[in-house]
Amino acid sequence: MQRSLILLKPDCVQRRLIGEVLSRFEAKGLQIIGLKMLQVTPELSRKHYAEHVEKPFYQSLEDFITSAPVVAVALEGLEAIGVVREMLGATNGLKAAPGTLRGDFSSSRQMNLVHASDSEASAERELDLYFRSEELCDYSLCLTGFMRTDDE
Ligand code: FUP
Repeated sequence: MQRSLILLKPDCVQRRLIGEVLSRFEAKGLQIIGLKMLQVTPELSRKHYAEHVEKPFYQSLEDFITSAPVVAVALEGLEAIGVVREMLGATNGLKAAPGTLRGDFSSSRQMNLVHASDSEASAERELDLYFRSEELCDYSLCLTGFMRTDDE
């Protein structure tokens, strides 16, 4: 079982695609264990995108991610980190395969709707940035028995 931090970015919120994106994760069988809307500050942006802070595109990325609220989602599921990244598609919406979230809804490299953790180490770090441990809910879904077998 893995956990991943997902951000529905300002373009997703402004384009009123929150429900569409969340429903894809739910339909896939991923479990929402944390959910909140917040405004990313420049300070949080620098922590979130620490690996990009020195890059030429960083200021534009910060301006974008702080331009409107985002929705932070903590997802749990089998191989959740890889599964969600596959559901997002390539970073650039123009290159993302049809059927993926970015492939279906984005035509931009920056306004690509959704962020998702890319490894267990980033998931741990990013979940810590957006959620306190008591904000993550540990509960069972009654449908789980119809989504996968016990030994999967
Ligand atoms: P991803 O892991 O798919 O979110 O992509 P990256 O970590 O490579 O990039 C982080 C964010 O920077 C992406 F959402 C896109 C954005 N970006 C730009 O805005 N301009 C660039 O030139 C490259 C990336």
